[in-house]
Amino acid sequence: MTRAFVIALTLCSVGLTPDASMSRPIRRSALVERIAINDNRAGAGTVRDGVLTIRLEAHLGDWHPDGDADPGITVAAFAEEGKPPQIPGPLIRVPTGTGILAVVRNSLPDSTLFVHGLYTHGARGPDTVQVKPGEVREVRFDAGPPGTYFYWATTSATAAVGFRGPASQLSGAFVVDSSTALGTPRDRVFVLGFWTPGDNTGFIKLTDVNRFVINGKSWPHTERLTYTVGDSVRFRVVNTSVVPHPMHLHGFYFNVDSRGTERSDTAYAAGSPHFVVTERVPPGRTISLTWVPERAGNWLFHCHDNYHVLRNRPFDGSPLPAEHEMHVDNHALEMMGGLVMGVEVRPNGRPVAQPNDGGRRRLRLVARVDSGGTDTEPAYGYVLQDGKSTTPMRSPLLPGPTILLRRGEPVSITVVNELPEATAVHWHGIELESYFDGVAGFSGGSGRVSPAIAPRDSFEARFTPPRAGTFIYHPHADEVRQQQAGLSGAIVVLDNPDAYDAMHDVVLLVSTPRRAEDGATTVFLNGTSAPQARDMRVGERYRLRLVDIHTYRPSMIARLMRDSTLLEWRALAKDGRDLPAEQATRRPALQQAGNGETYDFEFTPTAPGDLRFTMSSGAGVRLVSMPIRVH
Ligand SMILES: [Cu+2]
Repeated sequence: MTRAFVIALTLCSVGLTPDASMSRPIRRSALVERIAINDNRAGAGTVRDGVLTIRLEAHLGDWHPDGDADPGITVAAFAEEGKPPQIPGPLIRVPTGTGILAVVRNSLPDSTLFVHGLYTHGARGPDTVQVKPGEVREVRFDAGPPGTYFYWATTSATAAVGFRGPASQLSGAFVVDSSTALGTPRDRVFVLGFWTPGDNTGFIKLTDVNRFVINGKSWPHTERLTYTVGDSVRFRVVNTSVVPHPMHLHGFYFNVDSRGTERSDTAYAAGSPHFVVTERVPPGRTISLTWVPERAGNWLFHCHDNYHVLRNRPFDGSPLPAEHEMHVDNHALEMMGGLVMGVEVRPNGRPVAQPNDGGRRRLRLVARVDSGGTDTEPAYGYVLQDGKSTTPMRSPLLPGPTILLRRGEPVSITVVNELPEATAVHWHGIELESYFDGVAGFSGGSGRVSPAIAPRDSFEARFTPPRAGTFIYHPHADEVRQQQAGLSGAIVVLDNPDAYDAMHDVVLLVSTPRRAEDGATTVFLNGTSAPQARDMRVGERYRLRLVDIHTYRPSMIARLMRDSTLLEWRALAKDGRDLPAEQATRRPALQQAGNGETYDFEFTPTAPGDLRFTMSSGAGVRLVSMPIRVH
């Protein structure tokens, strides 16, 4: 079966202008050293008398982001002088108050190096160190306040962070610890990178050979993390790539503790949590986050831009192994690639409460072929069977039916596969047992791994949603193809689903059109690019549930407008979790959203007239507008 996404679309504009100096390839010397993979566990350099001396050298090396024996590619990388080059570059990690002496040697042939991020964080000042080929430059500065930062270099005076080509991996994390931090840090530092040859025209063709990497490796070769139930886990995520990454954790919320850039970092107040299951990390930004693995099993932390977690061809240009095309059982290991980390959580020895099966509500979710599809661009949809009722009743099976669940009520959802290919369903944002998490070939653990559901087979998922909110269900098997085919929907958990009122509680599900050609120019809102008008009444309260399950376009903007005026709404929840009172504020009705995020808002119209809810996705993509008539 040919895959839909091989249609050569230019999928994401990065808005950068071509630069002649970058088009010149870096010349490969006769012998290049093999680049080491840096797990960012140990800081580089030596400290003496409160000053860290770090000697960085940029030179070419041979990088193997896949398996160590798989083909590699020649790129520029930073080394600690005298050691092998590393991707990501050597970790600079010091307590606040430490002085830094950075010595940068440019051993790249022909290219001047422009180094960013080697200055006192939080301060204004010169930020670029220019090092000509063969030259050495020294910079002295104070590390500045605690935070998660990074340094990076490029071979162009104007290029943005992570720009494509041979210089795209010249970056490393720069962590400043508080002066009270004790012992060896237990957090982990993950640098997100992207390599693509590109033609420097400002567009990235994701159909080229490319690599999305975490700490220099592409899934399934990224490091496997192991924790025990109850651990306190801290990640620092640094996006040195040229595109945004909505990072999603399966099974658990994580708290975003800080957001930063190469220059500055802002920690949230301790009493003001920012719990999410997906956090959009724009290019050149950092976050730090904490979470507690509460249930054992295999979990994923990955980018929710589906194109960033696709297995890509080897560097020697050979085709992908046949398993990749076959929708095999082992989806996670054969078909996923790129920005994925596997997390194994081990039991802590305490008995696990067994859910009471009495009174379990039973639903059937049938994945079915819809009309109008082709082999390469199939039309699929979900049908929800709840007792005698079936939703939707007829074609098109778009959008996926909203699954209404009661908070705290055990539910059994039997996924029935009537498709001609295997599938699996992930209950995105739901805190559940690993085995039911739906990553075929990976979820679960010792002896019981979540299967791909073969055609004409079924799988019973069981969970008890612990909180009311807005969640998502979607395949975790061949996501690009199957989600684009129409397989995605919202889960709305309520304290009392019997009182659900679809007039006042509105799901706004954003997805990718079935035909790639349409996807290039528009997005779907509730299964169409031309949503029907809705009616509202002055003075009544409406809950808007924005669900972004688009497969790419990680930077869409939702707005609620009257003519050209932005209205106001009240933020209620993020990723299905209620916001703390001080964050549940009235604000302009504009929300940037990334794939795998949900946002709940409350809106009360104050005057009759015509409003509209819009989704914009950037240049070249039609604004999708849902008219709202207020009476
Ligand atoms: Cu991504």
